[in-house]
Amino acid sequence: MHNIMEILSLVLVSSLTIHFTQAADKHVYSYPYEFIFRDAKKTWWQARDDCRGFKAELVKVDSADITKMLVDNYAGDPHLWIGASDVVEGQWIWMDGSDASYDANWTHNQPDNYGGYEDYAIIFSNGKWGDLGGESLNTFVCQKGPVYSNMYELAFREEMLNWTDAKVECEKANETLAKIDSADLNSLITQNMQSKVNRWFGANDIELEGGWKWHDGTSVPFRGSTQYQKW
Ligand SMILES: [Ca+2]
Ligand SMILES: [Ca+2]
Repeated sequence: MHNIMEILSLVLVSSLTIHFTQAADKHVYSYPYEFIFRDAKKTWWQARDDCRGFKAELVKVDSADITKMLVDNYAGDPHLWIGASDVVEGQWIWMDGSDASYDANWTHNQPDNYGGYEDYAIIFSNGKWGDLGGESLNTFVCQKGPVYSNMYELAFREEMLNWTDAKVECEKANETLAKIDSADLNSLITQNMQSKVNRWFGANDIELEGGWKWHDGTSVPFRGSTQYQKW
């Protein structure tokens, strides 16, 4: 009986552990970036390395849009690490070395370099910043972008052209009309269609009526196909 209890408690402990370590990261797509709200508390340096594991960096809060996105998606922690630091005291820089002082939105009495060692920036739920020592544990936001940087970049062209001319325009710029072959890409494009209602993309049945193809010659899946299509 004792053994059974022991086994049961082990099973309970291990299932709790599995539950506890399942990351509930939040991904926010805002063209051309992906922001990852990590469900983990880390030192600033651990957070930086964690982001790099996603081929990302700690978030660069260099626009009102990004500040708003952070505030809107705030997970409820008191503050989040961002990618600004002043290892050289008073010279705040981003991960890419660019000047962060113009973007800074310090809250009252910050940065105060309290204790002489606060060299890393946090953002509060109201969008204001503070400085903290790098060893304190905080959740953080990684920024990855352009979202599909290892595959392609999207360009939204505003000229009104017929399909053939649009294709030629793209080719002149070493681009192709979009091949929308995933739900992610379809929603990324529709989210970022700001001005005009309709846009050309790369599907066509020029060669054979009903034989829809992409520019690279591969077939556009038929309605009802298990491959991505949205007829
Ligand atoms: Ca400092
Ligand atoms: Ca401080």
